[in-house]
Amino acid sequence: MSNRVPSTKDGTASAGGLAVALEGALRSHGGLWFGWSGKTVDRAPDPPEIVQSGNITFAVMDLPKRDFDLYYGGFANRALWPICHYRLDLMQIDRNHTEGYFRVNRAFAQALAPLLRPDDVIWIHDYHFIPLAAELRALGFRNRMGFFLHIPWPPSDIASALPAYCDLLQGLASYDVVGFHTPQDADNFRGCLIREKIGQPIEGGSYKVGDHRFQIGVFPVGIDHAAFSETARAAQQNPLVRRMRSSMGDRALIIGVDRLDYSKGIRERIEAFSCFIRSNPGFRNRVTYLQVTPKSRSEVPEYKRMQHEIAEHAGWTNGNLGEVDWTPIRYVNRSVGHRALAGLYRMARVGLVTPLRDGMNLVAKEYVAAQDGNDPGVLILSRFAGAAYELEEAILVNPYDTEGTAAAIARALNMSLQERRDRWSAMMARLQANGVDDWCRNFLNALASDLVAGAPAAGPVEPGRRKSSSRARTAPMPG
Ligand code: GDG
Repeated sequence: MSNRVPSTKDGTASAGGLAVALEGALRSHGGLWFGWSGKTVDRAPDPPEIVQSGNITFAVMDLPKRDFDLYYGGFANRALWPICHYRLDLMQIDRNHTEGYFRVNRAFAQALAPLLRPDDVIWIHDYHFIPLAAELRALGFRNRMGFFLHIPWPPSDIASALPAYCDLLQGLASYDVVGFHTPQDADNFRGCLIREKIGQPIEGGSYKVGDHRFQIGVFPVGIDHAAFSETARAAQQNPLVRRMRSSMGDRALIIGVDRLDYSKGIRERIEAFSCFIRSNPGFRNRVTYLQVTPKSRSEVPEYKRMQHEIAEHAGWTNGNLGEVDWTPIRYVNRSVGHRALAGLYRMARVGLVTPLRDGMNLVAKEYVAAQDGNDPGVLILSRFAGAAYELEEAILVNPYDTEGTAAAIARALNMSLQERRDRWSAMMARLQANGVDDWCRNFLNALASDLVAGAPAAGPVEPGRRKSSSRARTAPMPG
């Protein structure tokens, strides 16, 4: 279950590592993918639309416009997202938003209930659906339920600023497995449970709340590195990549790729690039910084404001630093195609990935996978991205430290071929050791594990009533 479900029309997952990985896991075992249709309506929504594609059943439901605004634009994106990214200053507390979030989760649980079978293993994704297991349990379902949080989980002093904090913790404690990207996020979550005296730690790192046992795990998400490497290699012939190369002359390319979001540190990055040019005048007219930033969540006012601010900042920096024959920053406020993106990563001497806070950051991994191992570029990575736990051989920076990040850019551009190769090989080995399939398998193995059997394997009190017989039974993934 995820908020957005890939297009059900042709039955294929949209591009994007996660959708492809989840689709792969579902295709090999059969299953149901449930979530929001992406559509809002002005009336009570119809029952979920169900589309069968091979052994995957896609089921999506519309949401009333007002509910969507409260649940998604309100609580999820104006309270949970900022607080999980340590931005108390941007958090908006509104009882209607909170109430809408819990109500929509109840509606999702009610719509999912008739589709569930007693032996279904349920994997729920992301911050939109924290209370979903509790809602399903309240309907009598005892299935194995796992939750994976794709964004960070903050320390208790920050998380507890949210009035619904304890309800969220109780909601998470209703799962059998709660997964995070990094040990730090898992530790923060444990700290919250301890502080609020929710449950007791038991053997094997599990927790017990009443009769229910659950496990907290660390499952860093990976990418399909082999496919990405191949796409990047082949993309050298892509027309956009070729046009970009010829427009660059012999300048070095620095690339940044982020959804437009305050957590990504784009403004701070532009500042660091500007500082780099001012303190390294020898690089004037010898580098181009390409920032690809598709718009996101434009319906949320902070995002709309930021769209203007960053565009203005990039323009202002170009005005100050540029020359008639040199535009230092190329700022693109829209999405580029998957292949072209892979080719641009490969062309870039430096991947500048400097979020102020990020659950993982797949761009960092994609940049590494896209490189030519004989002549790889250098990854500059924020210490506050989850990816920094695995990609230690990147140049790790503090994105708040403008001069430090500027110095890292200079160091990357001056790095010897041998050092670039050594760093890249170590990072690539890590990507290979933990691909996206490993992530899926590890999580589902933990969810299937008897060690964490928190609930009897009995069916729901209210039995599953799905009629369709075409969907294969969802079995635990083999080890
Ligand atoms: C959340 C968490 C966590 C971006 N621009 C274009 C484009 N992209 C693709 C990238 C990458 C994806 O979007 C972005 O993934 P990230 O992981 O970097 O960031 P979030 O969207 O914030 O994702 C994050 C992730 O969930 C997974 O758990 O890592 O921490 O915040 O795949 O390539 N793709 C194309 N054109 C673009 O212009 N084709």
